[in-house]
Amino acid sequence: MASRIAVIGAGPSGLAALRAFESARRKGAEVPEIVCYEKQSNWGGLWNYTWRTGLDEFGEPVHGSMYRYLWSNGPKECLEFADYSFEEHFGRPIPSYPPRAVLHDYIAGRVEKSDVRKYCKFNHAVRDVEYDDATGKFTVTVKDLVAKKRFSEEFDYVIVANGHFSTPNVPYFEGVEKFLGRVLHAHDFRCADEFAGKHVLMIGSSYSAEDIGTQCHKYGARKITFSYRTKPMGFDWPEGFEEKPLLTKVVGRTCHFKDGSSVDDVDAIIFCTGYLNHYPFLPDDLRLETRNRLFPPNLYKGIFWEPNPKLMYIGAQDQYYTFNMFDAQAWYARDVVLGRIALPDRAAMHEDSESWVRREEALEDPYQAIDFQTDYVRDLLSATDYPRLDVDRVAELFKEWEHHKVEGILTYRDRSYPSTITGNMAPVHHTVWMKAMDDSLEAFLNQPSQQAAE
Ligand code: FAD
Ligand code: NA7
Repeated sequence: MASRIAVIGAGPSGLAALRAFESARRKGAEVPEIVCYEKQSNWGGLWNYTWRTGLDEFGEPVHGSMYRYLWSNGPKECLEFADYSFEEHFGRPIPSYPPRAVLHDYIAGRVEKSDVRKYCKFNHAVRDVEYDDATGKFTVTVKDLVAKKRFSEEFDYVIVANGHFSTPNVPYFEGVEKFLGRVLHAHDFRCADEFAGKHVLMIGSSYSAEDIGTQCHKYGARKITFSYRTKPMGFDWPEGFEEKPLLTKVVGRTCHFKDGSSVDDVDAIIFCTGYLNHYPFLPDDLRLETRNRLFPPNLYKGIFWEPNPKLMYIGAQDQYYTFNMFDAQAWYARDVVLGRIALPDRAAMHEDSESWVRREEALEDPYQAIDFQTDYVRDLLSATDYPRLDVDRVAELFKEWEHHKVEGILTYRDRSYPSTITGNMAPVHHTVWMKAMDDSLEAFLNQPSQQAAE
């Protein structure tokens, strides 16, 4: 009997796996039978927007953490698939910072083209994965949410691709339970309009704080206060923003900070405190335990669970690179499954992954972190037939993006970059980001001028 692979999740990581195997199959390889379980009713993962928060219509935890008016927070040229350019999908070059709906359309376009929907079982939530040493097989237990049926199937391999920006990390701050305003985590943030005219406190100093804070400002918030634990974001914030050290306590609507200062009249507190890598369907001996980091420990090549490498993780690390890194991982995982790449023994795998972990721990700034992930992606790409991706050029674009953010946190999305796949420059968007209030695909693509940026 042919071997079988379960893929958990049809977000960009799970879809990368489907695409990788399909690509080999079309080139004549014999590939295992694949079943992709996806708990949502469509693919695209986080890019599949939902207005819901809390529990969904089936009583399942809502996966979505994306919000209305979300525009890519990095240049699309850094995430472009090497086998499916934006130009191929949209028929022409488009600006560098698309809103969510445009990126969802792009992700879906590639997998529609390669006809992998037939491998997906939507509205199917994976509940449990067990491995039997005697048979060498995994038993995957799944709930069909529509039929309300639970069933189990056996697989030879499992690819875990359930994402890790969905289960909120929510610390406690003294007095927050008596705060006289709204308290939420970024996971439940949906619409910035709600905060027009308000003073909003964002706890955290990473992407969510930066993006939700600037977005609330764009849609009319009166004041944004950021509270950092380790270090401020340090952008040259325009009027209406300020950065404070860590929140120590909340009294009424006054928030006190570690340096003894305080702010009054806070209307809402948004916990932009990140997410937990959460794998509730995995037993202790198969479960990755990690914080959000560039190289989680015990994962050979950032993919293979060293105690049992037939269990693979895609997209489990913190991400500069996203879609094309998931592809690089999926192609590598595929080639191990197909027997094209041999894994070393467990000790050698661990030695290798530990060297990456140690290197990550010594990183000093985002530029070094970009180089680190570039080296990681390059290492994976060098072993497979994934189409050529110029990661050195991608790394340069990431570094330009970092500079552009420093030059203007409210204007960096007005920049354009060349595609590393087609070489063509992206056109400038018809409206600067601060004034582009409509985030629909139609509004974005309705580009009066198709002139390439100079
Ligand atoms: P996800 O997209 O999270 O997909 C995981 C899938 O697994 C989901 O469809 C989920 O329903 C499914 N699933 C989960 N549990 C189960 C289960 N038990 N059974 C079955 N299915 C399950 N990246 C960028 O490149 N650019 C950006 O601008 C950007 N912005 C972001 C903004 C926000 C607010 C967040 C949270 C992330 C952002 N990202 C961005 C990063 C994002 O992580 C990646 O782009 C990408 O979505 C990760 O893909 P994934 O498939 O690993 O995970
Ligand atoms: P990140 O990038 O994991 O950042 C989490 C932030 O939360 C970071 O600034 C942390 O501070 C902060 N944090 C975590 N725990 C605490 C506590 N206990 N107190 C105060 N602050 C805390 O998550 P994001 O949500 O910003 O980004 C995740 C993805 O979503 C990303 O891919 C984006 O594209 C969108 P630290 O710096 O560690 O002190």
